[in-house]
Amino acid sequence: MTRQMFPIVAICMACAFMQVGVVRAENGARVYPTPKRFEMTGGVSSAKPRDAKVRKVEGLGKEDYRIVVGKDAITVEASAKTGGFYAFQTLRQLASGGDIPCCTVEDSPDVPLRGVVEGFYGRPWGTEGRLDLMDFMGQYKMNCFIYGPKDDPYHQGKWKELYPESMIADFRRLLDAARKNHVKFYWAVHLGDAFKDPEPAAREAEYAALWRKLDSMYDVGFRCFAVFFDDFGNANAELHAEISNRVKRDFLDRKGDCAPLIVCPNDYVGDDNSKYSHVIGEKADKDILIMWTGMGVCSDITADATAKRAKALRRTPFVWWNWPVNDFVRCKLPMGRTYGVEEYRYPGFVSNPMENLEASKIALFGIADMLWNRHDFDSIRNWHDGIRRLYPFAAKAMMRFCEHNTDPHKEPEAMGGFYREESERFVAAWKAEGKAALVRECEENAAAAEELSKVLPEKAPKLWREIRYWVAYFGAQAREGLAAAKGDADAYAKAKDEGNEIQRQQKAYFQSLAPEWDRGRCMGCVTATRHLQKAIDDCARAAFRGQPEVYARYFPTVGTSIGTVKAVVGKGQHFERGEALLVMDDILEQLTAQPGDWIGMKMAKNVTFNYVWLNFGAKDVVDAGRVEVSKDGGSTWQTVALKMEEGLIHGHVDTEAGFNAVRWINTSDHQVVFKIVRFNVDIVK
Ligand code: 14T
Repeated sequence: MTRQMFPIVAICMACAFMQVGVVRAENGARVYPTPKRFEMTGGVSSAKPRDAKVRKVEGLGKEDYRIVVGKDAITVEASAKTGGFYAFQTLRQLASGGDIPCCTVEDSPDVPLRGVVEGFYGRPWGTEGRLDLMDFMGQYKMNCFIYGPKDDPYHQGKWKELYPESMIADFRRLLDAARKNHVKFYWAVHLGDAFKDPEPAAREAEYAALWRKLDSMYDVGFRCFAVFFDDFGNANAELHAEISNRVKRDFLDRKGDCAPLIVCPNDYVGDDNSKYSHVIGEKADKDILIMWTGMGVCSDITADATAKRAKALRRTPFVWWNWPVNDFVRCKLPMGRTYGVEEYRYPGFVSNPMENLEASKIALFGIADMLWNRHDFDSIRNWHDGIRRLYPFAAKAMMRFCEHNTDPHKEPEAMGGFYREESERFVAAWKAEGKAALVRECEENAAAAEELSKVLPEKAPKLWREIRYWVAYFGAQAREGLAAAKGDADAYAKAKDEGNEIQRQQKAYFQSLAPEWDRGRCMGCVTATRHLQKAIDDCARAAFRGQPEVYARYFPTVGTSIGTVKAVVGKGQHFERGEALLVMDDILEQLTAQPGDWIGMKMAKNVTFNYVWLNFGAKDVVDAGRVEVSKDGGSTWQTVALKMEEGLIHGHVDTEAGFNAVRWINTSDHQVVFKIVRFNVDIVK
């Protein structure tokens, strides 16, 4: 074993230590991510992290390290700079409570590539945000960042164009920050829409454009590259394998100093049932890492599903975990605990976060821990400690806010998101005690919102900028709950109006920042939707049903079912705001439509919609008819072009057109027997 001093690391470590303010953790010596072996040997050391003697040793992985903290000396062993850097991160945390406790640490990561993919739709993070993230990742031993924001045109869409000088300068700063934090900074190109023309000459022209772009990024300093095919273009596995192989062989291998290629395929969901994944798995070079999001776009990551996908892909998938991303529910902030990933030897695992970077850090703190040391990962403890560590000045109030803001699930289910525990403590109390529990919860929530709005603007300005509307709404919602529980109509109306006004402001703020195409995406912030809001609404319905002026104002009817299909005619079911769904018990049963029969929804006065989702779950039903919309409540109808997939018709309709009725009509010449899995529209607020 060669043992030699490693002075550069020691110097870097000392510099890094001086730059960063001490994070005083309430829990003293706890280190995150949790080290593999950590043993207190008694007493405290007089040595400081900067006094650490670093020895280079053989036989450890590049990221592994050992630390011995004695009474008056600290020794670190590592085989490479990254191990030394990580040892220092550990020492820094140990020193955060003052003196370092005497101890020994032996540590190494589980997952080789751990980190973040900036892969969401919406406003990209920007350079300052990413620079800050590089430090966060270094601190919590994440080593892989993949740059692929859907709304960077030079990544997706206009990928052939080279970046302007200003962005190149930003990339240089980012690469520098990444290097300092031992983060591999991947640049991803999105080729979903490319290589469409099968003509050999056209193909070669595309490749030429690709080499030119990749070369320009290589010259900026990138050595890590990824290729994405998700969400756009055809699921042509042969083509995608060919492109991936050529990027590897004709570009990366020739350069000779690049990291293994990461590919996000077009079909990135599911088990081994996908033909695409078998083809790309067989054809793509074995050294290429292929991404996968689990059994759903947003889902738990089970060992069983991983093993199946691995069989299809002929390699273990690289996980792209769509948590805590909220691009499909901009109105929510998923800030709950990290759970639902089973143990598996992944080659890599990245989280796709929210466009709200600060608010994503609670999840990232959990993911970093889970990926480093799966065996000792304790989801709840991590969540509590993460909140305490990141927001020590308002930990209790933040905890309360977070436990009510976790669930990115969007109803209807098929629209994405996945169920995350929310308001768990309240749910149990509500079941046991009813109203009393609601009152208690809302009192505490109102106090927490008030405290956060006092403390955060000064102590955590970046977080505050992201979550301030949600915090305000959380307070208004609490007052709404208190008023509903008391049956106080005036106070209820006041809190409701306040909440609506906050939503209006949040929406306006969002729209002022969002790219054009994205503006319609925000419905205004909401909090605690999964359980607490439902309890509040239950109380309010019971209290105000006899007061039409309150009831109609806050529980307005948005639509009524209409049609000629038996079970719908005469039903005239009313849909209240927030539940604009045509999913009635009756029509969960089998229905029959003769030629010309139809089934639909008519909106109430001044209510319009911009999205239709109709799931029959059966292709033959979809083929037998079409969706039509009306501007005059169903007197005249026009057809509308929607996407037709297996058993499903869905898509946007013109927001400005003012449509106020929608129907599905049997246009075939035969009787159709069908079930409606789900039929809903998105109401324009
Ligand atoms: F590449 C993938 F692994 C992936 O997840 N792609 C996108 C991603 O950019 C986005 O942030 C994420 C969450 O919305 O899901 C994927 O995008 C979708 C997925 C859908 F099922 C966009 C629309 C969908 F209907």
